[in-house]
Amino acid sequence: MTRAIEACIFDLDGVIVDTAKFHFLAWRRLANQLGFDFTEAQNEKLKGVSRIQSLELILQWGGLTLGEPEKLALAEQKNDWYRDYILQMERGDILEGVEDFLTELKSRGLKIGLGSASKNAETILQRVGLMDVFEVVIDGNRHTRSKPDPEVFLTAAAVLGVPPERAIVFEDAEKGVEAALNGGFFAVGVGSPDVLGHAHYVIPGFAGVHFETILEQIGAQALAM
Ligand code: B16
Ligand code: MG
Repeated sequence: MTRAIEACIFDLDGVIVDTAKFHFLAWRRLANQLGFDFTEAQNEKLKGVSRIQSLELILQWGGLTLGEPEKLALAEQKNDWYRDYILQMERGDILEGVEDFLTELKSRGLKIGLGSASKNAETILQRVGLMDVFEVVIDGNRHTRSKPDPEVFLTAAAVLGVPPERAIVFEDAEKGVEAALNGGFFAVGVGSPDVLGHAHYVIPGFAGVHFETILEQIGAQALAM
């Protein structure tokens, strides 16, 4: 039976806005200060991963073992640098095609939610002027279990009152796609099929993408209005 879609839930970093570059710059500055460096390829592994888990991975790459208080101080330092970048963000930082796609969903009566690991999600949404578009925002302050655990998306779906099998999750991270699949959602990867091939469908970005195409590709239909 063809499944009818009632909601779309979006990841933030890498899907709605490109903040990965700011995370990279801030983490790299921290690593350099600690006496080592890491590559953009390694940075890929930090996508969708919480702040403290990201720090733990980076410290591993640098061969450093630190105590909890030092780790917390470093995570805070990185976040201060990261916030200097995001506080400069504006509407023009929304990724190409995203606003048109969100408008199309609204006009079709779809519910729209956000599921992000970031504790800075609300600041970013406010900066780019998208706060009112999302009926629910589940961010890093509102869930505890990291992707690939589906908690963040399941919580968003529950607040929207939509069962996972009637919702599509849009994700740029490998672990994020896994989280969506673990929760029983349709998963649409935003990025490269090399990394996101386990999703039901992969788009390079939202430019020129229509909801109808997504439905066709995942074998679903829109709920009749
Ligand atoms: P913060 P997403 C994630 O956001 C990022 O992809 C990841 O790189 C970052 O470490 C994480 O948020 C935590 O962010 O330090 O702002 O709390 O992709 O789940 O929207
Ligand atoms: Mg992301």
